[in-house]
Amino acid sequence: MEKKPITIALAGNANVGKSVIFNQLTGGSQIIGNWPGKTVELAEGYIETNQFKVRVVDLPGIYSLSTYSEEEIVTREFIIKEKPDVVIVVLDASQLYRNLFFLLEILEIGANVVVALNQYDLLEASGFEIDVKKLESLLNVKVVKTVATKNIGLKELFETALDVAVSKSNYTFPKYGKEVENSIEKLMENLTVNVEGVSKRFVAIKLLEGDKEIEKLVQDPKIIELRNALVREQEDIHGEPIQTIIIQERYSLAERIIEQVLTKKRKVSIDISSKIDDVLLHPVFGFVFLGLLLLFMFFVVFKFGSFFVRLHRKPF
Ligand SMILES: Nc1nc2c(ncn2[C@@H]2O[C@H](COP(=O)(O)OP(=O)(O)OP(=O)(O)O)[C@@H](O)[C@H]2O)c(=O)[nH]1
Ligand SMILES: [Mg+2]
Repeated sequence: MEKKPITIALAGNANVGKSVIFNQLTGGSQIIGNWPGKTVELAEGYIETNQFKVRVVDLPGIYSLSTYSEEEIVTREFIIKEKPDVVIVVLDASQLYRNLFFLLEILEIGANVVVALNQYDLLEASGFEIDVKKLESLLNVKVVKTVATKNIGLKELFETALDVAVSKSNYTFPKYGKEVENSIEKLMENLTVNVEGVSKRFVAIKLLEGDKEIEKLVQDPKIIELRNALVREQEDIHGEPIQTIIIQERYSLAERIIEQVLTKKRKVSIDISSKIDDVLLHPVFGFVFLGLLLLFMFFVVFKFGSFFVRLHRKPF
């Protein structure tokens, strides 16, 4: 039986562990190629399972999906044109704020995403933990904790990616602030063209951000006019350029998510000492303990004191 071909792309910020995951999954055998017209290198490897022939592509590390650098263009074009069945977005769990910002952008595209919460060992070492179930429900995607360098969680990550690849569903994006959401919605309602490979939401947001590539693809003067009006309205309300407003929206959404999923682990020793503090520093019991302590000291001083006095008086 022919095996079904599946493409998995690894995307994320620089230094999050994409290449370690790639090497662990593919066993290190890779083909290095260039994206047409660009000097950026892409590593590609294959894994065969009983059912699938899986192509894994290691995309360059980037911080946003704009088109300012070759790396950003390659990642964006790869996701839009090659339409990988799944994009594994690799996050550095110990740098959640910056990493979530990028994840939100990838999610906007409408790509089929699985999140690898990598470098989880570093997060734990700093005394924190992440509520994975909560994160999954806030983002509407599957999340797997991984420690790539120790091959922890990678089997589950790969299996989850295959599951998601064959059961694609419509994605619901978490919401930004009300005013920006209204502008996005208005643009989405009035969009007449479908831009191949991306969600309407992504087109609307990129139009608001003034993305020239998307503008070229939309080519509808009415939409551009509506966009200009909406941008003016937003800039009047916020007093900032629209690009800044949208970046702030992404960061504040990332912040709201982090508040709900990231917690400091309570250490037992801290727990016990803080309980003792609670009693000793209590406004009433605190004084009772102080009294008992003074009584005890009084007792010790007089009992031992008289013992030494007697000892001193003893004739030799
Ligand atoms: N502690 C720890 N270190 C890790 C983990 N995963 C990767 N690293 C380390 O993180 C560093 C970066 O890993 P890479 O795989 O090269 O990162 P990358 O995402 O491919 O980076 P770019 O190619 O620059 O985008 C390396 O030093 C890895 O050994 C992990 O789970 N835990
Ligand atoms: Mg790499």
